[in-house]
Amino acid sequence: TSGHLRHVESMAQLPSGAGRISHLNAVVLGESLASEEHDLVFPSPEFSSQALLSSPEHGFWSEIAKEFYWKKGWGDGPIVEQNLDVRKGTVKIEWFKGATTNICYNALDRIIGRGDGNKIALYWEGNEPGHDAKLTYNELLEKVCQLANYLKDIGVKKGDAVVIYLPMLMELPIAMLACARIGAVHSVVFAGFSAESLAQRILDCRPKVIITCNAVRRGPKVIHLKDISDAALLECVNNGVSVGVCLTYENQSAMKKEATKWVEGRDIWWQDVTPKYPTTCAVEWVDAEDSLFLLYTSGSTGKPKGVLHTTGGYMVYTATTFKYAFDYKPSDIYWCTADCGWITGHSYVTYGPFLNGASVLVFEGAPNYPDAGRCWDIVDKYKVTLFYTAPTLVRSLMREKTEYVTRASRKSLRVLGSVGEPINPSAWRWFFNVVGDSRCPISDTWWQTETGGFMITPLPGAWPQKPGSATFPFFGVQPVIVDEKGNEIGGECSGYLCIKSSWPGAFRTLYGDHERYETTYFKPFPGYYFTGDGCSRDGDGYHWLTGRVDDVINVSGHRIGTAEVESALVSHPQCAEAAVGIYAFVTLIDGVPYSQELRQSLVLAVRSQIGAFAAPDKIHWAPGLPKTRSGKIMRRILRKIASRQLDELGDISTLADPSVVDQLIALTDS
Ligand code: 6R9
Repeated sequence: TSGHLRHVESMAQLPSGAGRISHLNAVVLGESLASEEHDLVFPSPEFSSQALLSSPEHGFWSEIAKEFYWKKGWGDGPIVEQNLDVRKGTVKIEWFKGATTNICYNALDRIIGRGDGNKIALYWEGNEPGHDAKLTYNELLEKVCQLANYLKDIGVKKGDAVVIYLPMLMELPIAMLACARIGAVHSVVFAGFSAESLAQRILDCRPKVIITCNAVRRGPKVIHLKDISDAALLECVNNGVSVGVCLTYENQSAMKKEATKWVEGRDIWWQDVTPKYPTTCAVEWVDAEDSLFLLYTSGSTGKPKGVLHTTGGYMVYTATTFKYAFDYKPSDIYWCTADCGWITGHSYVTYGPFLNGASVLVFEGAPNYPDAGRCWDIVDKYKVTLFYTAPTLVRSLMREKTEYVTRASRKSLRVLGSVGEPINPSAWRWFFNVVGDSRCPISDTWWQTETGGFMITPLPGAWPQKPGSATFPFFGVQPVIVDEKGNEIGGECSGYLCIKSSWPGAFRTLYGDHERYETTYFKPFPGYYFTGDGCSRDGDGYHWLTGRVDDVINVSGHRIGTAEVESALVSHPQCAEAAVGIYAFVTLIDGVPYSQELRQSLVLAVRSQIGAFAAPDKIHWAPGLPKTRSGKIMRRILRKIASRQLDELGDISTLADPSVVDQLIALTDS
């Protein structure tokens, strides 16, 4: 329960302005971790229920939830029902169950109702400089309603899935909000995914409609999304699943209507239908626990997991985390570089910011087009105040000349944010000193698709930062670090990061596979949610995330399962086995010779089955792979060989055939 003490401490700072939490508190927080667990004395429920500030279970989140519109309230009962302990039965998490609301209503109608209808909701910056657009909250609501009415008209109902395969056009958040308005469950598929990945997701959630566009420009390239959708839909038909409608947005700057391949009876132009529908649309009131969206994410086995988020808790959580972690003010201009195809684009391009009535910038293009200064030019053009991005982007722009940054003034910037991977201290310092002119705090937000919102994050005005540390848990979040046996460890330590109690934004299940949900997340350390990440905590109580401890890897900030890349490689007719880092060790069918062409066609297999971002940078020919006697590949050894740390190979005597190690070393630069 040390986590409980910690969040009570941090919550106590919330309403009085976080600015006063001092270094002292950070030290106190650190010490509390080491305190005797059994010395904690909790307030009685009677006291908590009447207190100004109480624990998340009692009232804390219900106070915050009152800022939103609920058609029907949650009554006097507990606001959360949870069991995270597999030993006690089925894992279950429910927040505000029985209450009804609508997240689109809260994100648009409620904001308009309070007088912000003419405020800009969306700024859109196209791939080409000078190509832009914007929408006020009023206009955004009208567009959302027109699409919602069309979807209803073709028979999309509450609970139906809708797959969205769109790039960063304004139509992407519009489509998400339109689904939410009518209670349909959206599943956005990142527009960098291949036809096969798209088909796999369609086959799993069986949507009535897929929403796409004909093509998009990213940097100098044109990507033909409609062709990819066609291929995916064909693959689905071959597997017995047909999607009735392919609603296609004509993205004129990338491709003309006339050039687009068309399937009569199935394909519909977005621009042909939506203008005909009314600009108002009645809201579908849904239970707080009704599904909002599915988002597929990579796991450590081949099949992606359909992470399911519900409505009420997710709404309250994304809005609140956005507000505090970015110190959001109504005058802010917010830009998150993430694509809506990832969770960051769900929680912190679309829902969190709109629920706060923020002005959000959406960028269609690539950060290095037409040159490496594009991001900073955009910051100046829109006077961006909050800039949220990923370490991979920071690192890639850091390699370029400083003049690309300094030619822009960047004086509007107030808070910077980072997500997706640990940000190494040198990248942190460059981001802080060069981009932010040593003036803007960095919110290094640790969280996951599964968590829905920030879990460990700085409150930028509150406590001192340490470059590379995500600092402390958000209000009500109870992270614990456990050892291999699942024992909580206190004080300065490192181990596996788990969460002890639920939070409103938590995912509720894996779509169609509650058993896999329990096995993956709740069985490894019974009693806890297991994050899959390693973490250490320093003497001041700061958290340092050390990366995945399972077989999920991070490529350019995108989360991808090693198994997905492996199965793409192995599907190649001449490949017998593969293990991926994304430095790939590849074993060929006996007798097949190594060649440059084969190397290229293997890379192509990954590009076409998953997407270009997952293509291995290096293929290392492997006559054999280091395996245990039970056949498990020892990736630890592969990592050492890949990074040339040959004197740190460790114990290789448990290998079924230790001689493969020497063979692999000999082929290092083949
Ligand atoms: C939001 C998102 C989740 C995994 C997570 C961890 C890594 C994310 C991080 C971070 C260190 C941060 N991660 N943010 N590691 N510091 N600030 O990225 O979700 O795509 O599901 O990835 O990303 O390893 O477990 P998702």
